[in-house]
Amino acid sequence: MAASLFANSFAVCFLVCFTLGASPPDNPVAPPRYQINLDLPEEQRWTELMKNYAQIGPDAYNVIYSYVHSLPPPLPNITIKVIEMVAADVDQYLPSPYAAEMRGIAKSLNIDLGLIVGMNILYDVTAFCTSIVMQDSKGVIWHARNLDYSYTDMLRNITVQVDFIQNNKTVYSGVTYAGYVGLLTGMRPKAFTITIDERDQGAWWENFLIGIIDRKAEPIGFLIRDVLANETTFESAVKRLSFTTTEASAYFIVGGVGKDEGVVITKGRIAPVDTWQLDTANGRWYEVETNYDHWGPVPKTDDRRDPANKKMVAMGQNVTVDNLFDVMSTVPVLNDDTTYTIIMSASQPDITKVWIRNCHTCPKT
Ligand SMILES: *[C@@H]1O[C@H](CO)[C@@H](O)[C@H](O)[C@H]1NC(C)=O
Ligand SMILES: *[C@@H]1O[C@H](CO)[C@@H](O)[C@H](O)[C@H]1NC(C)=O
Ligand SMILES: *[C@@H]1O[C@H](CO)[C@@H](O)[C@H](O)[C@H]1NC(C)=O
Ligand SMILES: *[C@@H]1O[C@H](CO)[C@@H](O)[C@H](O)[C@H]1NC(C)=O
Ligand SMILES: CC(=O)N[C@H]1CO[C@H](CO)[C@@H](O)[C@@H]1O
Repeated sequence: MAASLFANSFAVCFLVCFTLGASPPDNPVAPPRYQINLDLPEEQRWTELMKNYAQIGPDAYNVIYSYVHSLPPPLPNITIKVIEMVAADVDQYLPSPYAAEMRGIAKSLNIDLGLIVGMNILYDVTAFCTSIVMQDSKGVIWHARNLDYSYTDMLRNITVQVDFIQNNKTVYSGVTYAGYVGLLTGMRPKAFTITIDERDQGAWWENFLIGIIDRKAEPIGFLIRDVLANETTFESAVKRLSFTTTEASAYFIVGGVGKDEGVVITKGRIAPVDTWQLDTANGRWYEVETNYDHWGPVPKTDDRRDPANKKMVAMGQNVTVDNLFDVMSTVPVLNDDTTYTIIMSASQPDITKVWIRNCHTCPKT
């Protein structure tokens, strides 16, 4: 009974969502938008924003607790030890400006720094997503993504769009969760856009923890923010993302401003395993990346790639915010775990649109 109910609502949603221009199966709303002033001392940058999220302490604790205890032993104990160790000496383990920003956040919320450190370490590596980069018929590069997480209800509530301002000018922007100082989605206007999709490589989690202790590698969300802050071209962004040691493997999806400037980097811990760039002359005007190597198959239990491909072909190079939103609202590209959708284009920073997603009738990934 339950199974057939599920199958029916799935079939209905599937049909509805495959009709171009259909209304989405949820009630998407824009998250709040904030400015982070980079001219302020690092510890004070998030204080204004955090005033609206004074309640996240217990939620952060619950998310960390349930995540940590969902890991197989001995990882729960190791993870807690690592978090405590890093929190006790955060400037030693985490680079500037992240350590000081986290200290400032913990202080403004009056909560244990360990909670903020734990949140920043755990959010980094646990996202399932769909990212699409493409070139439209006019040669403009676009970039869309759905970010899928567990613990979605809490995360939907703390999703924020952030513009990082210096001298009253936006240097870079992104979408993040209040209390998380890295970026998993971001744009440097007129230069490039970046998203990261998780690449699960067996024992990655242990290596990730060891990497933090070793200080050999940056958490991925910190690397992305560093690239947005410190690189100014598509080329240099791709190079730095490709060749910075990260303890977790990942997919970096990068969009630029020039012809064929769209790429999916399949990143091993030290170097890229594969770099897959748009090639419009040969018909490859878009690329879809979910959480599997693009040259291999996707598991039958989690095929978001084929539905996304189908919708992209149906849309064609007639890319608009509405058409792309429709692609990202296709079940199961949109699923029960999707926390937000973003559409961005580095050459047209003002078209950026973000929606919090809430599809409780959609299947789980
Ligand atoms: C984890 O820590 C708890 C409490 O400190 C302890 O009882 C348990 O035996 C530890 N588990 C492992 C697998 O080390
Ligand atoms: C999310 O926010 C709504 C409205 O403020 C609140 O009712 C709900 O309990 C929150 N959910 C979680 C999981 O924090
Ligand atoms: C900052 O920029 C805004 C919009 O670009 C402008 O209206 C405002 O006057 C500027 N403020 C300062 C202090 O330059
Ligand atoms: C592009 O898409 C829009 C919206 O779906 C549609 O109205 C328009 O006719 C399309 N243009 C072309 C050239 O296909
Ligand atoms: C996020 C960020 O600003 N990262 C770095 C960019 O480069 C400057 C100068 O090297 C660093 O101080 C920042 O930490």
